Amino acid sequence: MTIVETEANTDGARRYGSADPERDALYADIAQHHLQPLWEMRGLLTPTPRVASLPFRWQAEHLRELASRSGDLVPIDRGGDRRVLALSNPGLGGAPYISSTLWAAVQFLLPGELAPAHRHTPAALRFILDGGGVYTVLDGDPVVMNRGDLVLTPSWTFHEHHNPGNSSMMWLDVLDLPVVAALDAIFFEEGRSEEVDQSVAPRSAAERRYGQGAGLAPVDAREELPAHSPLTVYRWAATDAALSALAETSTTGDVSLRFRDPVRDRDVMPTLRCEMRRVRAGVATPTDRQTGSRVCAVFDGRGTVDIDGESFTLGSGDIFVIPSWAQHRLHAHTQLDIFTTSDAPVLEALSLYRSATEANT
Ligand code: GTQ
Ligand code: FE2
Repeated sequence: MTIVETEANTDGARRYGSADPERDALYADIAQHHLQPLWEMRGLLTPTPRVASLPFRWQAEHLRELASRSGDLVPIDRGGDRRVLALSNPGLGGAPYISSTLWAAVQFLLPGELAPAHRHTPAALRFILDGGGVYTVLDGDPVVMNRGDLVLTPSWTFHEHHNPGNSSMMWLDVLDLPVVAALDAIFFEEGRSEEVDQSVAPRSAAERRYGQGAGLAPVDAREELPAHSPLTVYRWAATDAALSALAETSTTGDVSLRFRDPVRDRDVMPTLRCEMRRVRAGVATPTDRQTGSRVCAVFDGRGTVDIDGESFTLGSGDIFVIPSWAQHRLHAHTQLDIFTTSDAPVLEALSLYRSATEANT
């Protein structure tokens, strides 16, 4: 496609050019009226997705060091609100997004610090790779976060993070922010932070109500259900026990669990799917691909991941991104536990989800 620089370009109109003077004049007038000729466009309807995001892996060591230095140098206050380093995909031209649809970041909170209350339409989740003791207040319900826990911050719920302990804490945040931004549906407002309560219960109200265990739900649940899972935290002890039990039954040594709404047949939030995978030492998984992007965090273990022909070593605390339709495969050197979140519920809701698996020889 040839684009000719003309005055039309200065007000944002794209001007197509032609070697034929009459056509070229037509294209100039077309641009003047903020129109564009489809017949000159290339790369609009591609046979398979044309994906800007690149496969990439961020190493734990660098994330920890840079987050901790930010802790030394950058205070948290209104305006800043969060000490957060966004993982920026090198294929997205400097956008603070890990993929075209997902925001991922590490957040760092020093002892005694408070990240003040607010809410926003993008939905968020936290996965705790290390440490613990920080609690998040979700619409008034304090939720303590510890290693391996998954904590939801659904769309439009107030949240604030407190660190009442003696050690700093870092965790992974993932938000559907680019999706909500693309839909021009971002709203944000500040809230009133609650007083620091040193006696936060080990179990949130949500857990006491909806986290009783597999197959058990309160009978009056239907009256009050929100658009997201009413269980807003999934504890590592339960996840680990379920993975171990599932692995005992597996012939492949590659098992995955999906985090689910405990009372309805759905993902934890309307836009985000969460899964935990355990691959036995020595196992290489089949090669998979699917539409939609994935953020993966190595909870424990060592191995490698191949994504569209590129190989990355993996260690505990590393975070990597699998762009839409990229082929990916894991090799576990030790037992490998990997947390994954994706935009799959969005693609499924729109009938755009596709997947393919190739067994390896
Ligand atoms: O913890 O509230 O990584 O609002 C990005 C935006 C975290 C949060 C992020 C946020 C938060
Ligand atoms: Fe937030």
